[in-house]
Amino acid sequence: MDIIYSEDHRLRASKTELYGGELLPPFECPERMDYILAAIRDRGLGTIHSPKDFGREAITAIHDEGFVTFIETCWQEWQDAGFKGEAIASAWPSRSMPSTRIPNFIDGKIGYYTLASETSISAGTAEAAYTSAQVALTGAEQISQGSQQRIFSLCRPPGHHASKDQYGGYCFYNNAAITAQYMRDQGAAKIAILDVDFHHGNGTQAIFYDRDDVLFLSIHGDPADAFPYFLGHEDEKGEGKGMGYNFNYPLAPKTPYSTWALALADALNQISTYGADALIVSFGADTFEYDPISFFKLTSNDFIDMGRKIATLHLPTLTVMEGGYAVEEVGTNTVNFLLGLEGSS
Ligand code: 7XA
Ligand code: ZN
Repeated sequence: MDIIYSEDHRLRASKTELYGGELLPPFECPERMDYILAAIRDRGLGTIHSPKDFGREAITAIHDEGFVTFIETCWQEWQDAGFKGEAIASAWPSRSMPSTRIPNFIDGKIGYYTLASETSISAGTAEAAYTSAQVALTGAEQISQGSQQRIFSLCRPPGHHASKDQYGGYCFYNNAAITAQYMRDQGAAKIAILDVDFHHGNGTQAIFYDRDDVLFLSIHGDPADAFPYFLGHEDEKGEGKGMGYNFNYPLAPKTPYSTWALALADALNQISTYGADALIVSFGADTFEYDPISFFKLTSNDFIDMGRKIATLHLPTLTVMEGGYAVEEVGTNTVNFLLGLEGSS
């Protein structure tokens, strides 16, 4: 399997995450990629390629122009304001003040464009997010051209929480959504996105919620107990033309693979019925039993079976990397999934 990867992810090296009332070193750290690369090499998964540049337009095909400009300029504006720490939101439009006016001052503007406050913006964030989207797009091009049946886009930072105009949950640009739009623009009639990260892909859901050309399915920690808390319920089915094209499988704390796999079986049936031309998998290894911020109980071997089951769809498949924070095992678990998907494990 070919792998797309860029060292530019290291530009995303923020020092702080707001967690439990403390500013801690982020769980979403560059070392994650080192463990994945090591496992790819150790187990001979495939050849690693650098991304091409599809331009900013491929990103604004999904994200608002103003949002992308904000991501590009936030860090400079934050420094110009004289703030000493990394850029982090502390106030945003809420139920009691649902404003759509964008403040001028960066401390307000950052609140407008964020959905959660754990994620800091710092030097290099915008550049790394841009390259992460290009990593995803380079994989998507290979799938669209039919030159490869399976590609792994080793994206960092991840993307699935980012909506068209909000970042958060360690995500800035929605890599899976950008690639789905790209594949549609290249002529695919129907795309399915299966999100198997522990967290609900709220951004991807929101982006395609009123569309029937992109089916979205997510298996995740029940939002009653897990981030992002306010989206990802079973009764969110889509709206307008998109009604019936959104499937959520929220699962309880301590869910083992035997239960998780029942949700996967239903999701795979829905994808088969839909008749997609290609599949995008938002893959997170944070369903692992020892993930520090998640609560499912999948073992390392379960990732092999997960890959094998998804492979039974026989669809051209682009896998984009999302989360996974048990750093020393993230490589094994990710490569186990990919080997299962490839049918060689
Ligand atoms: O898939 N999304 C993630 O892995 C990041 C979730 C961020 C959770 C932050 C909770 N304090
Ligand atoms: Zn996650």
